[in-house]
Amino acid sequence: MNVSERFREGDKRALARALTWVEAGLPEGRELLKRLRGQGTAKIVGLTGSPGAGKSTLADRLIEGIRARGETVAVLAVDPSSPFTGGAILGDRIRMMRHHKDDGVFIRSMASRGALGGLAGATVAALNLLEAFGFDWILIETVGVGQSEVDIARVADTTVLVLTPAAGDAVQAFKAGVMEIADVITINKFDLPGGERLVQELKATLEFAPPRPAGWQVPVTTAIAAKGEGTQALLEAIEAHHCHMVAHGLLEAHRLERARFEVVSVIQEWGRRSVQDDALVRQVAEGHLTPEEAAERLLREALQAAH
Ligand SMILES: Nc1nc2c(ncn2[C@@H]2O[C@H](COP(=O)(O)OP(=O)(O)OP(=O)(O)O)[C@@H](O)[C@H]2O)c(=O)[nH]1
Ligand SMILES: [Mg+2]
Repeated sequence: MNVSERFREGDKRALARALTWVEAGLPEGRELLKRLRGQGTAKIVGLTGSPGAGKSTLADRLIEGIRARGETVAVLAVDPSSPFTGGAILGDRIRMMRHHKDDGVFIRSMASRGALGGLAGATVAALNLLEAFGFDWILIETVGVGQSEVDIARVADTTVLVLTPAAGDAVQAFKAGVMEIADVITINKFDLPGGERLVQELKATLEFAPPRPAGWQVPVTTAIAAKGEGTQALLEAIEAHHCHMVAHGLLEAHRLERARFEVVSVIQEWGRRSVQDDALVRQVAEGHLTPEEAAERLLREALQAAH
């Protein structure tokens, strides 16, 4: 049996192989995705927040909670290869390793920027594969420190912003623009001082935040992930958001948004790669070509190369 057939039969090794394909931007990955797209009904949850906020620890606890209900879950840890997260992949792996033998759990780190569409494109492709594989839940862990990470967080149906009482955490989230895309906020490390104050501050801030789709009120939950406290409340908040999306027909719009994101990622990556052509850029600098003419020429070349 080939990988595609084994994938359909639910072989996790075939899934792992397919993920390697999309990560490396190989045509085999694109071929497989083409046939599997649009299948699956996973609840896609993004966990984002500053480095060390406890996203992996929370993911580990969510796996527990989801499995306790007999549902299946995949975790995609996106490592933007930033200096903050050095060694984090190993940490993720060690902590979550206890779930590895569980057939209803799949854990994977994405670190490649090499794929078509860059890291963001590769992440969405991986997401599509995990969805087609038939998981009930997909958790994506991203560090919400840069634009590309915020972009990745956007592709989730429900984005959970993980904050801690640590000074500056919330300010940082505001700056990164991640506060506006948070559907649920959880304050982890509630065992540390300052938690209650942060809850009050956030609630006050949220009152003045722009209205969310169909009147969604962003809940603020608290957790001590290290001890497994607050997981249930977080799961319930995520499900409440999911129900809200279903009830108001927002899920479909979200799928569309994800596809739009994918298309834009590919175009951006084509652009990014081809603009490395210095000779052409020089012609623009010297006024022999307009930026539009150069862009048109580059995209045309990229299109030819893609076929
Ligand atoms: N005090 C306290 N520490 C916690 C809690 N949850 C997690 N930690 C610790 O915080 C550290 C970082 O946790 P991670 O789960 O790796 O955080 P992360 O957000 O995934 O980190 P990166 O992936 O590196 O961005 C670890 O040492 C955890 O044990 C908590 O509720 N309270
Ligand atoms: Mg982590």
